[in-house]
Amino acid sequence: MRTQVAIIGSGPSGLLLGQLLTEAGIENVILDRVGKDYILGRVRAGVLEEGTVNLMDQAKAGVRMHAEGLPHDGFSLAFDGRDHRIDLFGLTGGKRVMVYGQTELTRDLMDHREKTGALTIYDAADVQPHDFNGRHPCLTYNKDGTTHRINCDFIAGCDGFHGASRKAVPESSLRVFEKVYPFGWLGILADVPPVSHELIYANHPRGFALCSMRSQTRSRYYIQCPLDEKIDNWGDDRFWAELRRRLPTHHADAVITAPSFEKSIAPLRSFVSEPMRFGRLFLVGDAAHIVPPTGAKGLNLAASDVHYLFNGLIEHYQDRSNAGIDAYSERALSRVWKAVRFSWSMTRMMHRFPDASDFDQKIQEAELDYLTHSQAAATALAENYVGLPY
Ligand code: FAS
Ligand code: PHB
Repeated sequence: MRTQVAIIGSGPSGLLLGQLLTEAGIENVILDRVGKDYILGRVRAGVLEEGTVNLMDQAKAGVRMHAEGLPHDGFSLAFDGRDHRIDLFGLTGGKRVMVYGQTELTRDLMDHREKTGALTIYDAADVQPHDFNGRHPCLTYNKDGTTHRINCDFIAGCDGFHGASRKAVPESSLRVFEKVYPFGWLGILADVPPVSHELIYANHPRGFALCSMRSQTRSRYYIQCPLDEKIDNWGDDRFWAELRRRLPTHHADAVITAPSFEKSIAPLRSFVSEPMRFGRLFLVGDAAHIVPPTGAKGLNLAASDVHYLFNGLIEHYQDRSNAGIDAYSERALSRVWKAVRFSWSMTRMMHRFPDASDFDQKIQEAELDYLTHSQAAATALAENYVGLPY
């Protein structure tokens, strides 16, 4: 088989890139090592920046997102038993975010891709990129007992943190930056109305908590937990009681509970692998970088990577110019590092670190105090949260 762009990974990065290319008439094939249902069974992000919303529209997959997504003009920081609202819309001159689950975004892209007839090969084992520094890049994979080969012009490694694409690059060609946080997030999904119409990020002596949602009838809650925590230790009753302890009383009393239907623990890390381009192989999204979800940036960074790569490929095929693909890594990393900084700062400000000194605690309190009394500080947080320009 031959295609123009071979994409490894049918997550948000791969699907968004694949559909943008399809809309532009550039042939592409997506391969994933698992099936659709497995991908759709993963519960992840919940907040979309306007840039991500616009890319979904550009990919012609945004209809349900606009119908069912929840535009949000702000969110609250809760600490010392009180709330402080960050007015995203007012502080950023009219920008907002869209609350719409990554699972639904992925489903919309999959459904639209099927309608366009673009090819996705699921359950493709041992996908491997080859000759991406040479003139004949290709992918090989195993399926139904046969090894297959896809010749292509370019390879997009959209295969996440544990994927094959970054691993195909010699370690000597990579520079890796990493910070592992001493805690994780225990998250649940339950079909109950959200405790508030906007998100609440809570800093409490017992640990961080986040009140989010997927719709007016489905809530997503998280609490900070130790890295070695076990899901089996957390029945629903224990989770709800701990969540309530970490919220101001007026919110705790308003929490509506019901049996959860999803419960998972996510470790938190900051990770960046540089550069993001190796000849005709491009690393995209989680394949190149990971952020703690405190800033709601992971999925949105994947989207901006796709924006830069897609426009570079358009220039290559339509204008016979390689300027865009040559600039991809530098452009993407510039935005990545600003989001890594923001996600780190939000994580440092909102969580209780096991090894925090009294001094560290006072700095955290001063950061929150500064944020709630300075328009400049709140504006800086707001412009990062809604998403810095592409
Ligand atoms: P993904 O990991 O989503 O997709 C990669 C795809 O590649 C997968 O379908 C995988 O099956 C496939 N793949 C992997 N290896 C392969 C191989 N060798 N061959 C073929 N296919 C292969 N972000 C937020 O903004 N907010 C959150 O709350 C949030 N929570 C998260 C919770 C968890 C547990 C995790 C892991 C991430 C979370 N994220 C969150 C970040 C997440 O949303 C990612 O940023 C987003 O999934 C990135 O999308 P992709 O780059 O497409 O990678
Ligand atoms: C979510 O709804 O899953 C979510 C929202 C905001 C975050 C992280 C996760 O910062």
